[in-house]
Amino acid sequence: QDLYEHPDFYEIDDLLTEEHKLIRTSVRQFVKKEISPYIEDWAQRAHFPYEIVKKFGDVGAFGPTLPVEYGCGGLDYISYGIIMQEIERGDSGMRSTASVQGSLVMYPIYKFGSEAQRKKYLPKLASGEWLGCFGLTEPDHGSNPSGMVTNFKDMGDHYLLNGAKMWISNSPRADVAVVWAKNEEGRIHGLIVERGMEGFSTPETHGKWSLRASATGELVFDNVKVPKENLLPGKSGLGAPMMCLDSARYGIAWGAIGAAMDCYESARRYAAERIQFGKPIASFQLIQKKLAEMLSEITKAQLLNWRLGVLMNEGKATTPQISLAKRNNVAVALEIAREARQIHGGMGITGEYSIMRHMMNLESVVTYEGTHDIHLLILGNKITGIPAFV
Ligand code: TGC
Ligand code: FAD
Repeated sequence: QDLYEHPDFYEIDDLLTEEHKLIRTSVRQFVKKEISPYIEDWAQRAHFPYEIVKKFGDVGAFGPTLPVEYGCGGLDYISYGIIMQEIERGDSGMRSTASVQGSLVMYPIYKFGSEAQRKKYLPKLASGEWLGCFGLTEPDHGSNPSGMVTNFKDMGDHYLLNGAKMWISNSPRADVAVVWAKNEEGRIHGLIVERGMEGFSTPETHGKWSLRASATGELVFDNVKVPKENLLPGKSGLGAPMMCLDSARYGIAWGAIGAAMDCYESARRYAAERIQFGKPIASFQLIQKKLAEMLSEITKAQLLNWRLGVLMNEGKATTPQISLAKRNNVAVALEIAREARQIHGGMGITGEYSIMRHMMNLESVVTYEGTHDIHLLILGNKITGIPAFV
């Protein structure tokens, strides 16, 4: 049974393979069974359902594009996008858990790690036995990660790591952290830090009004002795974490549209059922305008995602192309959530509908993985050849 819910206004399904559709059905069934019935309660209680990690592993949500020999899916990037879309249709915080693990933890270990590191970490991360996090942002360096002050010194038989990271998804429950830090020459490297290393702590960030079912926290390094074999040897410099962000931002471009589709579907159903002035509110032109604009933006974003997925599969997608999709799709998803909230009237602010949760979640999504304005500046740099960041 294909549980895929519309909209598919431009018959984009015709561009997908049977395998893509099968993956979509299985992840959609998973979300309906394991996430949707509980997510409102988790979000209201700011509870991260740790047991979902193993379940994500079982359904193949972690690192689906990485090779089968490491316990991963060996799938293409369209499949990855579809998985993110279907998870975020349930909740952006749940998608965060999956996209951080796949794109920001497993991807750098696969891409820049030694064979021993790949064999040690990837199968356990793919199966959900271990949870990972990615530490780039610092209290004083968010949009400008190259200014980071977290650093490590070569002590002969190990490295000594000091500093702090902030706003780190999964950190409070993570078994491993991929941490970006500068060496004595100021060059950025990736280090794998494991829970239990002395001087390493992961305090949780409380009081979020957004991504409440996702655990967010700090990473604090107080003279942490990191074994030398935990340095990622394959690439150094800011380009290494930026390559990870390319992969994660691509997944977010798909994911945000999953949230938008859920808001659109809910608004369409509500408008048909809600009677005011003796008629369904769907019969009023202003409501039809909102629904028509939602469908238009979702359809454009679906086409953008599909084409970007093809470019990703061909290894041709560029950072500015990914920025355009992440920026556009999150912004339209946020606008759709706001409009859907209006269509639901007062009911839209309650937990009976998913709208307000999506809307609050998307306020984080529009900021993390590069803010809306930073992506605009990445495009501005591409167009003019002049970086406006500094
Ligand atoms: P810039 O001078 O442009 O570049 C520095 C060096 O990096 C190289 N590079 C790349 N290499 C490969 N792929 C890419 N995409 C690359 N982007 C940059 C570049 O070639 C250069 O190399 P070299 O050898 O010449 O030195 O860097 P900049 O310091 O001016 O910064 C540019 C800027 C502002 C666009 C960038 O830093 C940026 O994107 N800032 C936003 C930060 C961000 O996105 N942080 C995300 C943190 S992780 C997160 O939010 C996870 S949320 C997860 C969830 O829960 O789902
Ligand atoms: P700032 O960089 O201080 O930006 C503040 C404002 O200034 C923004 O509007 C920004 O667009 C604007 N601004 C900054 N520079 C410029 C400029 N040059 N020109 C114009 N405007 C500018 N990070 C991780 O490393 N790992 C994670 O797992 C992770 N998870 C996150 C989860 C959540 C819930 C959140 C909220 C954030 C997460 N982040 C994570 C951090 C996220 O990537 C940063 O919040 C983001 O990059 C922005 O950094 P900042 O919050 O320090 O804002």
